[in-house]
Amino acid sequence: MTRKLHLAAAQLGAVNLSDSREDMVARLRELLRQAHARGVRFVVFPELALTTFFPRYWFDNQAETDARFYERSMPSPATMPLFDDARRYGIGFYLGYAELVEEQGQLRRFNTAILVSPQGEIVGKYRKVHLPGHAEHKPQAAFQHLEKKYFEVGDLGFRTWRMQDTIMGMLICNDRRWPEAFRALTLQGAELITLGFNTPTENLHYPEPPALRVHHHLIMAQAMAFMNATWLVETAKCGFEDGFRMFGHSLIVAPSGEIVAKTVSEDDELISFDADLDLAQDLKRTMFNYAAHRRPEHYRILIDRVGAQVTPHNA
Ligand code: CDV
Repeated sequence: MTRKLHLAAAQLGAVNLSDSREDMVARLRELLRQAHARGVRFVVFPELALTTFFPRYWFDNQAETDARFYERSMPSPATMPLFDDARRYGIGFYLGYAELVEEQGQLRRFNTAILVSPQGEIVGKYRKVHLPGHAEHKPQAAFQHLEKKYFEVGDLGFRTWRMQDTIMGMLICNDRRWPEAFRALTLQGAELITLGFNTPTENLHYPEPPALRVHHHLIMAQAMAFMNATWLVETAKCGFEDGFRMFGHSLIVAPSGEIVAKTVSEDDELISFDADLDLAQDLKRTMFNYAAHRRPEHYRILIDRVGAQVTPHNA
């Protein structure tokens, strides 16, 4: 019998500074309702799905920022209705949010995603490892990208979980640019990788046509899915957030590298696909049979070296 899982990407349009948690949870619940009506069983929501993409702003007062943008508990009274709906519908989901925890008297902040089972239980947690941007204020820039100020590098590593008859892994946004992250998950058997993102249409650091940014997003998704023999769902938060644009193009990619569903708007939009999970297994047994074909004795440099060093052997 084939293993099928009806997957969805639940894209969010703009979330403005004035939008409350309650507003956001209502929008997420509406997308979950649509997913249920379509027979979807697993939904991927975006990165930082409960707030605007606040790392674009410099805020001096960290205590106010903590109170405004971070979650101290999950679920919370505000987010509980989403968990209740998921349990009622029997839908599992991925949700990204800003996490604030106190550990050994220290406040710690992470860009986090959780995996919630169709029974409404949190099964897994991932804290974003690849934090882009900068920590210092750049007053001359059109906007900030302060993930290095507002978050610590995730401390949970790359992990997978068995859920809904498959092996799932989670990544967040910038992780999709790093092949190592996908390999770490598929070396643990992942056959479904889930990822939420917020990607500004404009490149903060150097001029780049918006179409080229989308091109990179698409080729990365297709290549990572194929080269790691995995289903991949990537979900955007997009549109003009208080005038700052982020692109959509949420997608579902098959292990063959084919895009099987993609959003067309920069608004709240649900796309779905009834995925045959065994397609991933077929490729894992053949072309990407790691045990038969990988050569880790030649990969030492991948963990020993961080930055590139020019080390030619003809000297
Ligand atoms: N939220 C992100 O991680 N955004 C980055 C941008 C800054 C390049 C991304 O990789 O899409």
